[in-house]
Amino acid sequence: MATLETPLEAPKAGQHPAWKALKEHYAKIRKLHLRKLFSQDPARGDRLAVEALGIYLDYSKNRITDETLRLLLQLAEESGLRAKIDAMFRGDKINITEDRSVLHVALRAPKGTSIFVDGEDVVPAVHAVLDKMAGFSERVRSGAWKGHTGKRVRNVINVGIGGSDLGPVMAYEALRYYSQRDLTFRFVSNVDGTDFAEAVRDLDPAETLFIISSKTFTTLETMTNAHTARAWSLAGLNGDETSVAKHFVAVSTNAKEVAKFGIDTANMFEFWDWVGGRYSMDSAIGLSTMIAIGPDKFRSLLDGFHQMDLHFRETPFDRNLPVLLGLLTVWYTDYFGSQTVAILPYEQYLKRFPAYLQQLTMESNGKHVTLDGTQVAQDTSPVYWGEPGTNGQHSFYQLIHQGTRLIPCDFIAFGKPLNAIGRHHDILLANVFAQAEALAFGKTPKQVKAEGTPDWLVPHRVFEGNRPSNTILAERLTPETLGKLIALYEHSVFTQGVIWNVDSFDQWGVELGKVLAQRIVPELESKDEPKLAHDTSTNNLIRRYRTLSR
Ligand code: G6Q
Repeated sequence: MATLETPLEAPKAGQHPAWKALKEHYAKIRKLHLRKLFSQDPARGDRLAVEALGIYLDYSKNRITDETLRLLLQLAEESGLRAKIDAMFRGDKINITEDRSVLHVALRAPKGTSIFVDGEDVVPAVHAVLDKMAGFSERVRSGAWKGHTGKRVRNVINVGIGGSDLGPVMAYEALRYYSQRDLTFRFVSNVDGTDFAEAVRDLDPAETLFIISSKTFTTLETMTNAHTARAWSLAGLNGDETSVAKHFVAVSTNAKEVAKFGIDTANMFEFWDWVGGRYSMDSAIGLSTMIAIGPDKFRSLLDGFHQMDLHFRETPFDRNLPVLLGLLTVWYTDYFGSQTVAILPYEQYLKRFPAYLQQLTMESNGKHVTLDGTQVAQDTSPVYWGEPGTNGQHSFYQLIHQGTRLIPCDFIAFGKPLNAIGRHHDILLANVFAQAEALAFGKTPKQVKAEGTPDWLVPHRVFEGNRPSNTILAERLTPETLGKLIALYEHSVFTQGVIWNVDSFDQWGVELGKVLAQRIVPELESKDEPKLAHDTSTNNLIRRYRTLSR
C-alpha cells in the first residue's frame, strides 16, 4: 500500500502557485457581470454545463471565465486531489486525527469488488450486513415479523441523532413516494422529551418497532431516548422483558453496549469505524430506509451512490461534477468572501435535504486548522442552508436578490414530477428557471424606468443581478438519483477539504459542549444546592433553572 504523505509533508493550502494566480485573477474579474459574460459568449450556456449519469449541471451562471476554471483546476492538481482521491478509495487512513480509513465508498461497492482495511477485504462484510438487513426488512414489510402479542409491526421508529438520524429522516422523506404506505415511520432524535412524546402519542406499543441507531451506543441523547422507549414499550406490554427482542433492534459498531442494553446481538446490524456518522446513511443506519422502500430500491440507491463514486474517481476534473461543484464553492468562499451557500431544491420530497447537507458540509469542513495543526490561511466551509422552492421565494429570496451579501445558490430540480397534477410541475419548473435567470441578469435602472416607474422608486426596483447559481437537473427523483445526488455533495465536500487541507472526517468541535453538559446534569438534578464553580453567567443560569424547575 502506498503510504499517505505524513501530515508535515502535506501541501499547505494557500501556498500553491494557483492560489496566488487566482488572487490576481480575481482582482481583474471581480466586477465582471454575468450579463457581459453571456453577451460576449452566447454559447456560454452550452459550454459551461456537464451531463453525467443523467445529472445535468449548468454552472454557466457563475462569475467565472475560462481562465478562472483553468486556475481552479490547477489548484485542484496542485493540492494533490488526484492522489487524495486514490488514497481514500484505497482505504488509507486519511482521517488522521482519528487514525481511521474513510470508506463510505465501500458501503456501495458491488459484490465481488475488494477494498482493504488493515489487510482485510471489507466488501464481503458489507454485503453480509446488507443481506441481513434485507431479510429483516422483508419480514417487517410482509408482516411476518410479529410483535410480542402476535400483532404485526405497523410503526417503525428510528432513535438516533446527528449522523444516525439526519440521513434516515432525509432519505425517508425523499423517498416517501416509494415507501410502503401501511407502515408509519417516525424519527426521534432530540433529548427534549417532546420529541419522543409526540412520536409515540398515537401509537400502540404492540405494533411498534424501535431501531436504536448509534455507532457508539453511548450517545447521551440516543441512550436517554432508547431507555425511555424501552420503558414505554414495556409499560404497554405488561412489563414482560422478553418483549424487547421483538420490539427493539440495534444498528451499531458496539456489540457490548448493545447487549448491555438488553438487545439480542442477533438483532444487531453492524457497521464499522471506517464509516463516519454523517457518511453512514447507506450503511445499516439506513435500515429504516430499507424497510420503507424495500431491499431492491435500497440497492438502487446504493447503485446511484456507486455510479457517482466511479465518476468522481475516473472522470477528468474539468468534467467531474463533484470536483466542479467543490471548486466553485472554494472560489466564492475564499475570493468573493461569501459566507453561505443556499441549497434550493424544487422538489417537495427533498425538504430535509438542506438540513442533511448542513451536517455533511459543515461538520466535515468547519475546521480552523490544517492537517499539520497550523491555522488555516483562508476561510473554510461556508454555512449551508436552504428550503424547498417555491416557498423560499416568498420569504428569504428577497435578500438573495437585493441584499448586500453574495449568496451562491444550488438549484435542484427534476424533469418529471412524482405526483403529476395538472400544471403544477410546469409552474414549479418555470419558477426555478426564472429565479436563476433573475439572479444572474437582474433588471437595470433603464429597464425599470422604461416600465414607467417614477424616478424615486427606481433604485428600489432595480435588481443588480450578477448573483451566481448552479442548476442541477435530473429526470426524476428516484432512489438511484438520490444516491447520485448525495454522493455528488459528499465528494464535493471531499474536494473542498483537500483544497483547504483539513481533516474532513473528524468532528472534535462537538466534544466540548458534550463534556460540559455531563458536568452540569448533576448540578441541575442534585437535591442539595450544588457548589458551582463556573463563570458567574453560567452559575446564575443554573441557579435560576433550579428555581424555575421546582
Ligand atoms: C457525524 C457525527 C455525529 C454522530 C452523532 C451520533 O459524523 O459523528 O453526528 O453521528 O453524534 O453518534 P452515534 O451514532 O455514535 O450515536
